[in-house]
Amino acid sequence: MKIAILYRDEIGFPVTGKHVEMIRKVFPDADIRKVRDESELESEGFKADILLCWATGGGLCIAGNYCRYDDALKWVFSLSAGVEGIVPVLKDLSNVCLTNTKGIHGIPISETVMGYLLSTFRGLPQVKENQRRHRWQRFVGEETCGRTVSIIGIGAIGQTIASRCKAFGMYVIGVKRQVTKIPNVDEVMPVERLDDALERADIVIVTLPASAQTEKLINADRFSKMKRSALFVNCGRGSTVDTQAMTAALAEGRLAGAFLDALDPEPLPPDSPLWDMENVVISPHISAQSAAYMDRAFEVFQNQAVTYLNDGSISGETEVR
Ligand code: OXD
Repeated sequence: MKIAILYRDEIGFPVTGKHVEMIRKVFPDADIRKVRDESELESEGFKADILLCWATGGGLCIAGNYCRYDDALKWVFSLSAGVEGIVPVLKDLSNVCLTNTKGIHGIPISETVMGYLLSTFRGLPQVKENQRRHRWQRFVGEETCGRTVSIIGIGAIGQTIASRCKAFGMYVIGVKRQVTKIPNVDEVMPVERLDDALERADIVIVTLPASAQTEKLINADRFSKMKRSALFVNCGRGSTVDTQAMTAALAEGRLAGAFLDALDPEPLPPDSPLWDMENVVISPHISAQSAAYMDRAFEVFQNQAVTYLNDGSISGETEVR
């Protein structure tokens, strides 16, 4: 068994000896190569059966050429939730399965989103600003309790956010393609009722993946459906939102504020008006980042690998963030 790991330290997710050992626990005799650049594998003539790599878009799909070269490849394990960068490559390689780190993003992303909501409703930026000015100024904060939150594209990440929102007393609406019962979600709506979910929401949270179906799904018309008092959060993919329409809605006061961890394009250009908006928080696509990320990612791989060894099947659907 040959296993290749393509890593990128600069994005803050190092692959350490501990992670290689986690693979070895399942595949004790495997020939494991860890490289920064896919061309290193090609020049060594290393053809892996399994490849672990970043497979998301925005410059982080780092294995496209290698996948085409490696005719022994059976399984690509994406270290990211998003796989939009590698899907077009694998379309032509029908013998290669793709899985991802589904399930590990919910905790850090939901903590980030709750941090934004609680801080905004309770006025913490104002508290800090007053402190900076040595000003003892009391004011009446708002509460998240009793608010309606609509989570658009509710998958594993959205469900973790829903559980946190529920714990704070919010009414939770989830929008997804197939309506099923979801714990901590008061109403699940099909995409056909997206406008309804947007109209009712005090908080709109987008956790959609990038795909042809979701491209600019949240457009000018959709922003016009949202309450002027609504807060807008995108912690899915930037491509799902029409940036120009969102910028106009925020600039014209047709939305109360936004937390944007996913933007189109990324990085956000320095001259974007969004940078200077008081009611906008720009987060450079870091809401999933956490010191626990890689340990969890390799644990997911271990679990999928055990199934692979047991019955040859490659399990774990890909949820595309
Ligand atoms: C991902 C992410 O893992 O966006 O795809 O964080």
